[in-house]
Amino acid sequence: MTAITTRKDGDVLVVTSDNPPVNALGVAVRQGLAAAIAEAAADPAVKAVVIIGAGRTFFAGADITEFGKSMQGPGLPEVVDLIEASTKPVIAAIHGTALGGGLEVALACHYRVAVPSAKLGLPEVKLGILPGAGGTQRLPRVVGVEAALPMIVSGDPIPARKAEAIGLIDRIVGEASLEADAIAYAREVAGKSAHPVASRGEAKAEPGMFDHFRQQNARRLKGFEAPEACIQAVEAATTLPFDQGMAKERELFMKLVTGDQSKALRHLFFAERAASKIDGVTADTPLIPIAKVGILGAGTMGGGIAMNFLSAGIPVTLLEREQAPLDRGVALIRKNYEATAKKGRMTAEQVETAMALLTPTLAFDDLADCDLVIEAVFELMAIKKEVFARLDGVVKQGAILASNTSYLDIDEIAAVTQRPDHVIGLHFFSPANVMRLLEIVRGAKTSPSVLATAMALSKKIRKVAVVACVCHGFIGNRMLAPRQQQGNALLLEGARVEDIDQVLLDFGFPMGPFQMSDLAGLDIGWDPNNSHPAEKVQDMLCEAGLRGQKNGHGFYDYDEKRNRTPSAKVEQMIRDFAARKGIAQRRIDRQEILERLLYPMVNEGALILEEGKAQRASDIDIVWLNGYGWPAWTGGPMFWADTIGLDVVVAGLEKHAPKMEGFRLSKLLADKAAGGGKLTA
Ligand code: T1G
Repeated sequence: MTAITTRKDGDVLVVTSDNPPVNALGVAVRQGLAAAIAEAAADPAVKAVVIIGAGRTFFAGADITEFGKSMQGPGLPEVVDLIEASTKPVIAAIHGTALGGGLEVALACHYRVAVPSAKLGLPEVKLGILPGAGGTQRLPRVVGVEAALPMIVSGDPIPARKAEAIGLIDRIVGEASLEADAIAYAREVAGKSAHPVASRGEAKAEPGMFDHFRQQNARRLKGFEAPEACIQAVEAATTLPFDQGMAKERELFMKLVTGDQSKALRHLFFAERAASKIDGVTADTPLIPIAKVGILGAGTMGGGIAMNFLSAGIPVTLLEREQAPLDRGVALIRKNYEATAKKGRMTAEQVETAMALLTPTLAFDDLADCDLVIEAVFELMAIKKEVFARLDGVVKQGAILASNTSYLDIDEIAAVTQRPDHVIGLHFFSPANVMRLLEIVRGAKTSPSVLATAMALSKKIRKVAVVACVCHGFIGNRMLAPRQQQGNALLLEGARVEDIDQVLLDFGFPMGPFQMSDLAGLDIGWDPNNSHPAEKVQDMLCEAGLRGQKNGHGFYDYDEKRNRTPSAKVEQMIRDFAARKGIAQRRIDRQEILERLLYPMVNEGALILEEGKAQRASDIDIVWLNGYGWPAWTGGPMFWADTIGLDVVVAGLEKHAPKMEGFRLSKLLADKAAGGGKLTA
């Protein structure tokens, strides 16, 4: 298949790229574009050129799969320069997404037209790099620094209408007549005596603009290297001639593309897409239509889960046992939507549309015609079984019954129904209307259709889904356990709460283990009826009446604005608790804290893999990125372990094993480390 074809439409040469699925600018496309520009130059009958994408989109950027390999010429910067140097006007005809190198090709064109639904952006920063084919130098010259800087540093695309408003698009054309309208536009401009050339423009910045932008965005950009490089490249566009600015862009690009952060972010780009591929499910696996969803439980989780479907336009029947909690649940859903509307992310009309799709009820039978029912009731197996047995008798045949359980055995739940092949776990993370991660837990008998439907539905409700098999805590919470266990052990050995948390904050987590415990509530899973003295620090604090943020005192003390301060009282309680257990106190350095918190997580992830409870190591990275805030610039726990070296991880685990009660080294991890292998390769 020829990636680039040309045809003449009168005096216009139409250059079409057909490189599915997203017209990535791979070597065949680059070579074809260069040849097409030469063809136009050599043909006196050609007065203008239109470049257009076949299929779903204009060029969606360089071919990311080529990164890290020897790149066959011509490089994209060279092709872009050939386009811009054309003496005959070149018109970019844009639909779908013009992203990265795709937008850079369009910027080198003399004119740009787009359909209303098109989007344009420079997302390179999300891959840990920056636009490397002139985007940081041309975009500010075309649309101005004020519009260009946020586009390049955020990487977020803009719609065609906004692109037109800032001068990035010359004309919005018919949604269904892009090629014809682009050709007509080409004829319109072909007669002009001169044509706009982006690189000859000038980019001006107000004094102090870049430092102000840095301050405004410091928190969001913390830890990532690429955003700062983007700012420097745009700054160069305002202080250097074009060619020198291009040299600066190239220097910054090469440094980033060979760095660990870009390798990690590119790993995550493909990891998120790989996660949707399920063993035993193919593109032909039939999907079950989900026209109506039932949710049991209108608590925090049930209400949050309901919002995902309501926001996607899917009607929800929300069941509670009593009117008061049902009313509270509905009120909380409305309150959350209204808060979103207040931030300008929803209109009042959209709030009403979503609320109109919600049917609160106390009648179990109202779930009968739902295509999917999700229970979010108390996390106790006996209750789950009772609920599923009842659902099985009420809900229509062919409907999917799902549990939102965080830990419990889906197979055991499925066994109380007559439809184990239609039972699945849909583990949402709290707050369910915010967190992107969804763990899809496949039971031994869950059918491929049910799995495929759950995965397709996850995309519809804008979740990042990962398939896990049944084990205690599935993927995320199972790996969280050793981290929390080691955090407690380190406390008892002499490390302070705030020092342990700080190690993870410095690593890039949004909060440390004890800040997280205070947020969740120290009494989760704590049974006040247990009379024996507390075994865990957290239970000891619960016994003393401390509940975390919810009552102002936990591992930390909280003021009315929830600002946290270390608690001397808790520090003493921990020292006394350790003394009663006869644990010698010692100073523990930050490296040991980091290793004992994170290496056992890598080990648990390797155990999950060797037990077949996750399909691939990159799935585990996606879980920890989207469920717990693992810093993206390290690629996730498994990619991070590969980066620092599995031999280093195993050596650390072996060193700390005597202090890690019940620790078992993963054979997969040990073998990979011994053989110089990687978990994510
Ligand atoms: N290169 C290679 N493969 C790509 C690709 C790309 N740029 N973009 C997508 N794919 C694959 C993807 O892996 C998946 O494969 C399939 O296409 C469908 O993608 C010099 C250096 C365009 C908005 O960062 O944002 O240009 O899983 O599932 O949800 O300055 O893909 O089917 O085997 O995401 O409809 C800059 C990345 C590159 C855009 C479509 N460009 N892509 O979303 O489909 S760097 C990007 C996207 C660059 C220059 C620099 C999205 C999309 P598979 P998909 P989608």
